[in-house]
Amino acid sequence: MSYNKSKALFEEACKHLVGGVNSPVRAFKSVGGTPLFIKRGEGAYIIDADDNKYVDFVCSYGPLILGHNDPDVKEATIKALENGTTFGASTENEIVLAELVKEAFPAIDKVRFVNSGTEAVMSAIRLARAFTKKNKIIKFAGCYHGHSDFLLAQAGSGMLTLSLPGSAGVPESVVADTIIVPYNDIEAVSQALEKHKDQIAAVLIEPVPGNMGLVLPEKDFLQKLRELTTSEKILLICDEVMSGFRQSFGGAQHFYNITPDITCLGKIIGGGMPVGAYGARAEIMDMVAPLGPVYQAGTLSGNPIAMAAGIATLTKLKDKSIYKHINNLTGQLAEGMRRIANENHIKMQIAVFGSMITPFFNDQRVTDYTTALKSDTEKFAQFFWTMIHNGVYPPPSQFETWFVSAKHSEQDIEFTLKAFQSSVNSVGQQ
Ligand code: KE4
Repeated sequence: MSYNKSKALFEEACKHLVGGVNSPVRAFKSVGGTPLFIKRGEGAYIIDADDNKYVDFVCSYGPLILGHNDPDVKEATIKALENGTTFGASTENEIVLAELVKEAFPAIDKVRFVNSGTEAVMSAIRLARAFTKKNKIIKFAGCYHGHSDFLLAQAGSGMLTLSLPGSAGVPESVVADTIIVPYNDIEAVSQALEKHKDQIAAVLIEPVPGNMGLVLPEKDFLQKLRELTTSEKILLICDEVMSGFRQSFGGAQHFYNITPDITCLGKIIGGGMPVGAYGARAEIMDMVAPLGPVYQAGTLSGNPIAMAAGIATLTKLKDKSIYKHINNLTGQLAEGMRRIANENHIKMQIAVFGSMITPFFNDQRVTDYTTALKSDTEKFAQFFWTMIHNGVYPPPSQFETWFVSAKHSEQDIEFTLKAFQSSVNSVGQQ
């Protein structure tokens, strides 16, 4: 396989774009080599600048649950485009998408659309602080909630990939109100609540973290967290930017039967266009301008083209057979990975939630940030490039989740497991 065109494009990009990219994880820093430039996506596949074709498991880091270039999403987006791109005024599509979100998330009375997951979580925190009149926020090490200043502390995703514990340019004073506890450690949460009694506005969590790689909540962890926050009159904010509409037509909150006070969404609800959202019961949401004192705004919030892509996506996802298909395929992929790793005596943990999956090069189950960090990122880098050479495109980081789309097939899973076999063999010889 030749990568010459990607190499040339990357060289050019580095003259104009920081690190040649517009989001750090795309720079392939933790796997080395030159990032691939993608020119087209089709269903379960992406084609790079050198016309190499891959089975894609990045799926734009989550939005493309229907796969690339879904015909219904494309048709709806083009149709909306014919009426114009943006008006700086409300449109009917904002109502339609809000109704679809509310149908899937009964804990939401009212929604505010924004342009990214970062904006959604940032706004939700501001709202929680206003509603409770308290300032401190508890977050979990390894969870990533976008790049708002006060949340760039032991975050996951690109920060974990780049081994950045925090970010330059964020004053100590800004993160002073951010308390970090280990994921899955309810005792640590309880102690933090005690230590900062009556000062905590909210606990912010990815109910099923996907930014340390995929980590699953221990039995009753989320339920106990809900009980604890309820008894202490602390808001629970579920960041479902990644998990929303992923495992089912709802969120991890439904799978684990917890009712958050505020829910943040993104990715899938935009169908590949820039959309984020936060929502809660009316008592909380009505504090947001223009009804209340919490200011939040956005030139392109509720953009009609993005709304159309989101509506087409969520409407299609009401067909439960889609979830049955992608969750089953992901189960097959996981089982195949486990079998191959065992047969080749490679210590791996394969975490699965719906159509999210992460193969960890780790000899122990990954339950939090500390155990995630014990993964062998050098082995992952070797594995990653062998998968690429075998026509499979995983996320370029051990600490990202793979996504299966509705367009992946049994054949794609078989093809991927063959590539996995070769990749695990090459790692095993290290
Ligand atoms: P965005 O601002 O990137 O739309 O969303 C931030 C965000 C918030 N919450 C969760 C749970 C998220 O996973 C994200 C973003 N996810 C990463 C992937 N791990 C985005 C990929 C990237 O940064 O390029």
